[in-house]
Amino acid sequence: MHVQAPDRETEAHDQEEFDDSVAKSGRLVLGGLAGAGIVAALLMSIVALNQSSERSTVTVTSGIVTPPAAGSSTTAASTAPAKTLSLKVIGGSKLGPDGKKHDVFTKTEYAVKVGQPLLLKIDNTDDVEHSITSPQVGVNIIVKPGVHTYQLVVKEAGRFSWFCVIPCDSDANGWAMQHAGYMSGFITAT
Ligand SMILES: [Cu+2]
Repeated sequence: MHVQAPDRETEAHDQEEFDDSVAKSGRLVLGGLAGAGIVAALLMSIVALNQSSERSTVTVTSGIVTPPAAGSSTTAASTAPAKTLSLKVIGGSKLGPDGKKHDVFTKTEYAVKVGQPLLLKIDNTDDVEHSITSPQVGVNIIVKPGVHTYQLVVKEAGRFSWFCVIPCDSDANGWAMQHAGYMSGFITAT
């Protein structure tokens, strides 16, 4: 009895250790799977984002605002006509805190009603494209040189930052692209 007791304890201890390691490796596998799930979810959201920006690019890059589709004409008729905001894109024009002149959108704060289009009549006086891009809300308006009208629609309430994704402000290493009031700003949807 006295001899066997410690043996059983050892066995029990070994069994505990075994259970522990199984549990640990189980967790490890589960952790790995969760990691893979996160990666898959990320990939899917990137794909979704790409698809949504492609969709909005198709709608807005024509520069022509098309009337709503037949199915939605009843609702469109009952809402107020879309507001138009006029602004310009001017290269190397606004003095920054660094003493350099930067590329700008002359208005960078856009107030919209959720789901209602705001028309942006933009005179891009620069000879290259710029953009109003807010991945969070699927907005990607490519602003071509010249005067064109684009449609900004945001489907959820909030304050969202946007920025120009087309490399610009090259005299200042793209500084304007990350600074609100230059090639970046905010969309406020209420
Ligand atoms: Cu730009």
